[in-house]
Amino acid sequence: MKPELISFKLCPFVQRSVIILKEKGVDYDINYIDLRNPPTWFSQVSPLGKVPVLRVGDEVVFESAVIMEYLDEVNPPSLHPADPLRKAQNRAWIEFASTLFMTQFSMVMAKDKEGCVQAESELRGKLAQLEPQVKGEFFNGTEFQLIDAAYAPLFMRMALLEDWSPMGLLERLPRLTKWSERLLERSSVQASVVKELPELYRGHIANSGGYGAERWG
Ligand SMILES: N[C@@H](CCC(=O)N[C@@H](CS)C(=O)NCC(=O)O)C(=O)O
Repeated sequence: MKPELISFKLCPFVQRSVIILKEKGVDYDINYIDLRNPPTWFSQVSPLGKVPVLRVGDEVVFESAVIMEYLDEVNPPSLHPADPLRKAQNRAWIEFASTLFMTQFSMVMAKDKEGCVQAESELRGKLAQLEPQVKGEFFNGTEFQLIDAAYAPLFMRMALLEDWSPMGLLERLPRLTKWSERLLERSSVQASVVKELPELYRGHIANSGGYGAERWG
């Protein structure tokens, strides 16, 4: 059955699912909605009013980490480590990635300089925590796995922000630097967003009217 992904062009959480669909070569439909003006049916399929939602026939799955797990299970071979402890740790660090997405979002959308600087410092702290966890060119070593898809959207946005206004977020973090490079050159990652993502992201920040608009907009 061909799954349908309910998406929003700017959403890093949706991007995780797209990367896995592409890594696994799954045929899928993608349905972009406008989150500021969602279609009436959206509240019926999305219990939290959020994307991503994956429709599979008459059923729906929500929450990006859960969608990734589902797609991984039904499209073997698995992109999770086989060892249960390592797998559990990967899941925990995927959750950590979600908090990084939120911190990055708070930083760019901050109303004032103080809020922006505070979020930036939180982001730097979390990146420093992440650095020693990375085992090789990918999170677990030499192979691209589920957790790599979970982090790629963060690094993609970070690279855009660095282009527009350098911050040196990955300075003195050699493992994250290498990992980010590997992720951003991967075809599934490059193909996981619409071509106009940079303009959309920059426009979104510029329209926030906050301090981020001055800094990156
Ligand atoms: N925990 C959720 C977070 C998803 C999320 O926050 N999606 C945002 C867009 S990037 C959303 O739909 N926001 C709409 C809202 O909160 O009303 C997941 O991992 O899927």
